[in-house]
Amino acid sequence: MAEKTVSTNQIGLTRTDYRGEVSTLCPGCGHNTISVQIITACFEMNIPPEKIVKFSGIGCSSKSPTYFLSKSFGFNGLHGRMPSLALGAAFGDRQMKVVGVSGDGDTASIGIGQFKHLIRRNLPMVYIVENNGVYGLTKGQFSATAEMGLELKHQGMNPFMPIDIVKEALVGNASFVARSFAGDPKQVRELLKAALSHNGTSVIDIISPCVSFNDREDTLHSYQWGRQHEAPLHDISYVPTRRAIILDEFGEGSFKEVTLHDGSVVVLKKLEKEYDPTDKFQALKILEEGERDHYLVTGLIYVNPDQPSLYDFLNLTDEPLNRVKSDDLRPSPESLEAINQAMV
Ligand SMILES: Cc1ncc(C[n+]2csc(CCOP(=O)(O)OP(=O)(O)O)c2C)c(N)n1
Ligand code: SF4
Ligand SMILES: [Mg+2]
Repeated sequence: MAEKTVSTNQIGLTRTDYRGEVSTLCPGCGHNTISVQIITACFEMNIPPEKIVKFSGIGCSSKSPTYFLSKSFGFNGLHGRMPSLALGAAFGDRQMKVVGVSGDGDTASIGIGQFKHLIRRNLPMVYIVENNGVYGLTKGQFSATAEMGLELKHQGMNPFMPIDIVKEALVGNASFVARSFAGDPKQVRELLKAALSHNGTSVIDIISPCVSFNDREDTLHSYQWGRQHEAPLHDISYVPTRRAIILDEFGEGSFKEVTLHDGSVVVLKKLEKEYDPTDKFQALKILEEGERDHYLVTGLIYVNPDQPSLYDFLNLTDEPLNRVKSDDLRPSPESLEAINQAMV
């Protein structure tokens, strides 16, 4: 293993090794901030880029995997169909880390069915929704997460109730549900790290303002509204191993720890009130309260580190299926005969 220096991580890579192409998104777009945090999280977690495979659908958000992790594998699929692509690929090689990037249109409008079935199956992957309340790529039509009554130039007024991605994930029995805000990069980064360590689908709904079509200060997906109304549930820090936890480093206050599948730990420092992210009832209640009282609840909203993943449900071999030798895949004539005889 290469010596750790100031500019390289524990596997000898620099931050530049995790970068992608130069972004062609609008300057100030929330999606760009999220790409930067994905780069930082993977660099700091010492993940080899070639161990990651990126998936996306269609939208400005879905273009963004081009702007991080150039050395990783990736596939830009069809609108709303990222989950089935990711599932197929992950099945082929369970040792890859799967990172999916979607938009609110891609997930909550056209892709809601695929989204719900993915989380129900609990495929190990990070599922990021870059949520701006509009279809940015096609010039700002309302998406299914736009608030009722939102008025936008050229669009008129949105008459429909919104879909809340976090609530959909929770009622769909997701095992990891978080919400963040592109204006809070540290929280985005720490949530991404925890999500990358979770054994199941990790949904992170990130309010990611579209500065071209939906950034008026009174609208719920704008920078201004987010900054003024964000109410983090806790100060969150990801720690790679339990041994590394020195609570003194995190300052005064009370803490809650959640140990993830790979032994890493999420340390949650209490802010306003006690919050237990393993309590689904409390999770639903806090979301309803946020909606009623007009604040943006962010943080690790719910996690169940012990919920079986798709690989566990199906008892998938540890050996990735794309590397199982054909002799092991193909039953011998004797074993086929034994099966046939058993059915006589
Ligand atoms: C099957 C299909 N229907 C419609 C479109 C047109 N279309 C392209 S992107 C998009 C919406 C993207 O919105 P979102 O997922 O929120 O991404 P954003 O651009 O806001 O990041 C739509 C409707 C398409 N490409 N394919
Ligand atoms: S149109 Fe909106 S979502 Fe698309 S790149 Fe520009 S700011 Fe971002
Ligand atoms: Mg959008």
